[in-house]
Amino acid sequence: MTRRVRIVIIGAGMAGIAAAHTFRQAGFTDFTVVEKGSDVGGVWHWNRYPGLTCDVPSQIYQFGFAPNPAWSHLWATGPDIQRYHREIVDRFGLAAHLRLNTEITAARYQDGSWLLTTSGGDTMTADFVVCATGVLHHPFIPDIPGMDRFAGPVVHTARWDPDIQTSGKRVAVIGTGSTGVQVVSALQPEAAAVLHFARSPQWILWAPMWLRQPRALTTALRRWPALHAFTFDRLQWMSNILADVVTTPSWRRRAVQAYARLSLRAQIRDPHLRATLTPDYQPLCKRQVVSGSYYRAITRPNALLVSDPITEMTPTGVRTADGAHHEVDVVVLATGFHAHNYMRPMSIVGRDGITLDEAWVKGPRAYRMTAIPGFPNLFTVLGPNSPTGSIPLQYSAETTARYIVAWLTRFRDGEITEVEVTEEATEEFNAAVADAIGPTVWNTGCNSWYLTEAGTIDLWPFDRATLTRMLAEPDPGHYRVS
Ligand code: N01
Repeated sequence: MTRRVRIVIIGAGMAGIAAAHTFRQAGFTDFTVVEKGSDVGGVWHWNRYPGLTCDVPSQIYQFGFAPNPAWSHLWATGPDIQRYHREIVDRFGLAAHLRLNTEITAARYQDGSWLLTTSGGDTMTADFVVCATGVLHHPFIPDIPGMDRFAGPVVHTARWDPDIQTSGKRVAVIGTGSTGVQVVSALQPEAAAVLHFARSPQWILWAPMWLRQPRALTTALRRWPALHAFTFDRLQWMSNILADVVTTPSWRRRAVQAYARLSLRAQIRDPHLRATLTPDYQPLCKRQVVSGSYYRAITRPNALLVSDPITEMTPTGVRTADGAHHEVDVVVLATGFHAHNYMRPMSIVGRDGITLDEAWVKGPRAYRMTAIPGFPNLFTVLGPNSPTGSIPLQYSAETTARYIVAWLTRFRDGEITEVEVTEEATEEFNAAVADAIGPTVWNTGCNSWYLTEAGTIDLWPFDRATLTRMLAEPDPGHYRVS
């Protein structure tokens, strides 16, 4: 006799879509994907800033179960990726499971099931909760004195307002991560002036991100799915090279770092500007920025790099530590995210009344990215340690979802009613992570969103084979089941 399994997936971004499709394929159909936004896609729904482009090649940045032969560009634009997500949701019959515009605010484990509450006061009951709530979701708004007095619009890139006029205006862009670099490149041609406030410059690898996917390639991938599968597989395999570069000090890492230095040297001739744009840490230490247009944009007559720290905003502009006042009409905050919130600020209460905030008082922590001691029948997809910097996130999400299916199956077959990872297994995993982080490039002395408040590095420091092995099937010794 099999049992019904009621599942709630929180989040309809890439991780939620991967989980929903994987569960359905495995025969689990009693699931709801709850999404607070008005559309699927996660970051690709929330981020709509000008110039939004994925800096991972499109033929890798896609689901294994839905290879797309027809990307318009070798590096897809944000709108293209968002269309791809919508199309998958329709094509794989996931739309009927979606509940959009619905925010889960609380989840409590009681009497063997999860009771979830929405912001509208509705409740839902689930045997399993899968949190696919994303990583780079909550915008970080810096506390700049006087920001509320600025007379023009102030917009965070992750909550872009399409009504904001930037063409013909003087635009301040604050932040030099992947986002800031893309926004500056996109706004510079039309703006009256772009002032890039670069408190800490970043290394920028040059890549021709404007290239279209050749027609012949699209035709071949369409006509021969086996060729497409082979290409996808090879590209995935090649990501091992990147994993090796970031995790192991070697000539391969030094070669990529030399390329980053060359990208700067070859494109910025002015020694003063080059010095200002040179970071004081090793290339690859932060999430690597990739762009084929930024250095060109920042050397245009209407662009200005401002490296002095911002001290305040006034009604008409931005003042920096050297006393200069920069008059601007619009301020764009490309200032990143609270990258370690995961499913917070949802109030999650597990076994014996323990809250997620209590469990994570020293920072987010999970077993193999997916299970948390104290929280039975709850899993995360792209949870703590899941940002990889090298392994495609779709691969991690799909592999994690298949791992969760193993527990759903045992529940359905009546073998278990409750599953919870042990504290010991979680400790052991986190100790292995801490060891493996040691020789990584992320640990070479820079301040990045990878660092938690506790000073740990919240990334996956192993290669793809290790990820695949760790999530191949659950180790019963690592769980308490009843
Ligand atoms: O954010 P970030 P992001 N005054 O955290 C600065 C992904 N992504 O949105 O370094 C002045 O990297 C801060 O300065 P500092 C990708 O994983 C992917 O750019 O703290 N500056 C920093 O420069 C990426 O890594 C794509 O000194 C202030 C910046 O804000 C991640 O998103 C595209 C400041 C924040 O940089 C995050 O990137 C875009 C202040 N008061 C993003 N406060 C793809 O293509 C903060 N900063 C896939």
